[in-house]
Amino acid sequence: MSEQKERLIVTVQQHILQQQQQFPDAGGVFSWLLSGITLATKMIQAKVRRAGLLDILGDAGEVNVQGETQQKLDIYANEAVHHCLGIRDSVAQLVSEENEEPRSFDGREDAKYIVVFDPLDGSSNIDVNVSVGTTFAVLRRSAGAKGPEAALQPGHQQVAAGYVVYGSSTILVYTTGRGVYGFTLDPAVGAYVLSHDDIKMPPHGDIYSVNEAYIDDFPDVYQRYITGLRRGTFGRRYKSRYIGSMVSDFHRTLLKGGVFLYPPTHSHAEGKLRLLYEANPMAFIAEQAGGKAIDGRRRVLDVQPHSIHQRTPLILGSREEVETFERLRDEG
Ligand code: P6P
Repeated sequence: MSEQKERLIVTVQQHILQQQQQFPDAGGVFSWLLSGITLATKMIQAKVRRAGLLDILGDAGEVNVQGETQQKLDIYANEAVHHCLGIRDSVAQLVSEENEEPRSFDGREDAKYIVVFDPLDGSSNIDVNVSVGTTFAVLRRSAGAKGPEAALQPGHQQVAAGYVVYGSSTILVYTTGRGVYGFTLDPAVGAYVLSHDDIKMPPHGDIYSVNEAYIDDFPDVYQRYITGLRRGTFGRRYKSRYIGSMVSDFHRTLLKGGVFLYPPTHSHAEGKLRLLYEANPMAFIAEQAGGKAIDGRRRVLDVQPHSIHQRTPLILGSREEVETFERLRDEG
């Protein structure tokens, strides 16, 4: 008998059920909700994988709430998430990057959860075959909370968060506050299989990730930080990688360490990334993996949102690289 160790196949559904035990009050509701997200991402990846063959490349001629030209895949992805989660009666409200207002569901007074999501992040890269992703976070709904205020919760109240990166393979990464786990979609069986058990971000890295074309727009401390990384003045040599798709840049940072940042610019004084469904889910995952995530001044997860589509500056990654920024900032 070969000594080859029998690899235990753990699907994301099995893993969610194991995690489920920490939500005794949920009684399977929580895992049923998360299965809606995994189903939607399987539908999305099937389209992303065939984007060049189906008539869903290019823009749909619409502009979304962010003022960004909507790609046809954006619209499909948004509809897929709305459909798969909308039929879960534990969902009280859905907040999407693609929709100005939250979607609430009549007759669901007992529904416990709110899901905030970006159905297809990085969609401007679709036509050039660069990885894109879906991001999501799950919040508890306070009793009787309605309207946009219900979702205006600081990130440390997230019950779960995750993303799917549609890259060379389709990988789902999520946390429920008990560590970070990655699952690779096995197309042969159509199941997400555990491939990254208990992910830990390296304490430091050798990659920094920022759109350096805007460096003259960044506030001074960011310019000094990026210049220091590039010149190796913080005691380590770095290389630069920037895909322009946050989920992909984050996923690499999670696995290899280093830092990803989107500072304030003249055109985006509060940064470009959205707090609720981009920065907060990534910050939750980064911290659960041993990294850090700040908005330049404070922990991202402590920020009290004032609107569902608000933006935030973001610096996240390995503890050492983020703390280097904080030291530079505090030196004045
Ligand atoms: P820029 C994609 O449109 C996105 O929202 C993020 O995925 C990405 O990190 C960022 O914008 C890229 O923005 O200004 O560098 O092109």
